[in-house]
Amino acid sequence: QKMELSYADRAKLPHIHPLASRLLMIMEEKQSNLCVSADVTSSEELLQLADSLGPSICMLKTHADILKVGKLQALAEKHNFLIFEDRKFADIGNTVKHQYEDGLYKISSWSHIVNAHAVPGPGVVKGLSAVGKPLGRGCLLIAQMSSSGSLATGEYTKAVVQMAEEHSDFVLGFICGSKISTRPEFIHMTPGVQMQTGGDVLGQQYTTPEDVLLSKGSDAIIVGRGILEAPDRFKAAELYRKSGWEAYTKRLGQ
Ligand code: BMP
Repeated sequence: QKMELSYADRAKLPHIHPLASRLLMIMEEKQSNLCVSADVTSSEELLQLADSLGPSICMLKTHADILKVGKLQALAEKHNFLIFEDRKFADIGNTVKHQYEDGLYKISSWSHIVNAHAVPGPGVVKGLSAVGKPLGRGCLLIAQMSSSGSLATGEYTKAVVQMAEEHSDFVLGFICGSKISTRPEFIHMTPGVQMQTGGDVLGQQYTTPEDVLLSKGSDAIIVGRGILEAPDRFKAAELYRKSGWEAYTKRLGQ
């Protein structure tokens, strides 16, 4: 039987992306594999969320248009979490390069991690990497999606994994539904998570933290409405954190 490496063990792997290593250490230290998806519509609310849920999370997923960047960076330092801008880059290398570095939001200057669709081919990663790598940033490739009828399956998913392997100096993992790469350096992050299975009216499909981390072998859960629509967001975040951590420790066989 193969030994499952802990987050801390993986953080020390010789060829790991420095940011992946940092994330795994945060996960271990805070006993949290919870990324909160901060899908709120005002910057004040976002900052409040980052401050109150900060201690429970390893990462905060944002949408740049509702951000007060300086203040968010300070909160990320204070509570030791990473910022993941869910920009889903999906254009030719030269275009994404400018979208990442310039534009209204200058995403590369404040977001530790961004994500990209692999649809355009490796140029999208090369373009982002040209900007992000010198800054010590990292990228998650979208290999699968949680929405029903997603086209990111089968051979496409396999091609994304290969693209990641060929650019592992910048790509540190995946957005995916289950473990799709055996390389322990890659971080698998899964959205579409709630305490109850089900979905929304626009095609989102939910699985539970236990299912994602234990059965599917992913590394971290991304939770939006499961927390944002709870009567007490802090309590809900702690519930997800504990549930995620329990499932992870079960997987390690502790
Ligand atoms: P919620 O937990 O409220 O369904 O939110 C999920 C979040 O994750 C949303 O911000 C959505 O854009 C994002 N997401 C997803 O749900 N599925 C994917 O495959 C990729 C995503 O980025």
